[in-house]
Amino acid sequence: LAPLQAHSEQTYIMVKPDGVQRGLVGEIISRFEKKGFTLKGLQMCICDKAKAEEHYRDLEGKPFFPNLVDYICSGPVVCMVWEGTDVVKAGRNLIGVTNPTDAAPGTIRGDFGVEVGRNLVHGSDSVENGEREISLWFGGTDTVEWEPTMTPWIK
Ligand code: FUP
Repeated sequence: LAPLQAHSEQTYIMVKPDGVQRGLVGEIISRFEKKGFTLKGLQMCICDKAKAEEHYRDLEGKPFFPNLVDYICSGPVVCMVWEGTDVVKAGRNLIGVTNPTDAAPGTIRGDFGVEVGRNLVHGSDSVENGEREISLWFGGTDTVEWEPTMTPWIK
């Protein structure tokens, strides 16, 4: 076989409060697993205002910014680090475009969302922002180093 054209990178994916409360955590994790990505970090928290403002600092000044911060802080979120080839771009393709009304069926937002201010899930928009978001949410210490192996777990 020709060698894989793999160039692995990481992205920060977060199930937002509506995704958690609507019971979509498993569905969202499953889509990333089935695509072939590897889960490297997973934790749940209730975000405080300062962290939400830092996470979305590029959007400060937008008219929807205060509502966005309130939304992210309104309940528990599930924070994840996913790793794999082109996972930043591919992850955003799995999620779909920002407004769920415009998101294609088959994407997470396209299948489950109806409103831009309740769009279920976040995904980093660049490798650099992914690194920034992973260090913001995971502090660099809570991710796990492992690789899927060929261990025959079942026969
Ligand atoms: P995305 O990268 O798809 O999450 O989109 P953005 O970074 O542009 O926006 C971040 C969040 O702001 C969105 F997930 C939802 C919210 N938003 C609004 O509420 N209204 C808008 O018009 C645009 C974004």
